[in-house]
Amino acid sequence: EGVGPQNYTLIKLQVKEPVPECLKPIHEQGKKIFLAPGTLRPETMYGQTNCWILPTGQYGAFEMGNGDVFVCTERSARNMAYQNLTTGKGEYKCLAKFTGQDILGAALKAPLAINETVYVLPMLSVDEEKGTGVVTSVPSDSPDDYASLQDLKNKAPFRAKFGIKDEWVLPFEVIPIIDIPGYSTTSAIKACQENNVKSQNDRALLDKAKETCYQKGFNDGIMMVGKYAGRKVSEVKKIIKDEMIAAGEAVEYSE
Ligand code: A2H
Repeated sequence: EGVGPQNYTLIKLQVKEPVPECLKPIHEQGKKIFLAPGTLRPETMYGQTNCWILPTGQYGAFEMGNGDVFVCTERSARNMAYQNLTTGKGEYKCLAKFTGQDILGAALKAPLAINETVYVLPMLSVDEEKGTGVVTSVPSDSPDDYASLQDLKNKAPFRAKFGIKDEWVLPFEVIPIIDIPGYSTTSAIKACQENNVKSQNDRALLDKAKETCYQKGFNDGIMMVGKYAGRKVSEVKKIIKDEMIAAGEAVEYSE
């Protein structure tokens, strides 16, 4: 938002078996398929509990230059074509088109995540015109993610409406990954409580909570897990991002 480019890290969440129907032909060709959420907080990937898509959103599976297949919006694939990510400059090959609904419940392997498997779930505030239209969920440090996960956990009719199985949601607890001394080890829960956030629809309250978490997380946060436990977020954020990129688990993307 605002002026100037936004630089995201796209995290590669690999689709596991059983692969959704709409991705099967691609999977059967032996290609690796990834959901590719854009994040500004690569250091939080330890705490991933699920991955958000917009159920009514239009998505595609796009071939990258190295043979990987990314699930994202066509708009973002077009941008990737000018960032040396696809098969050629200005060129992006679409292998399948589908809506978000078609991939709900897909099982994913997420880099750095303490959870071995995370599932694709619906979030109604996903913006198709931002990033890749895919968002990885870290409810410990993102108020939007926390409020949306709570909505799914607390509202059985909401799960039923989208055909969400209990086992994709209920076993997933918020994982403390960043300590903000004097504030919380789960800043999103604290900020949602302070701002009286009741659901994912409380847009203005969520924006205040989000700002608090983002500022405090960067300025005061201390990693509690992983290789850099005990180090300041501000010191290790870029290192963690660069290591994921070097390991082939993430790429840079801007818009
Ligand atoms: B962030 P900005 Cl832990 N629709 O990643 C809605 N939200 C989107 C999106 C889209 N199309 N694409 C990305 N995002 C989210 C982690 C995180 C994020 C944490 C804390 C705060 C936070 C885990 N979710 O963002 O509008 C993604 O969520 C708070 C700013 O481009 C991405 O980073 O500034 C962030 O919004 C990008 O927001």
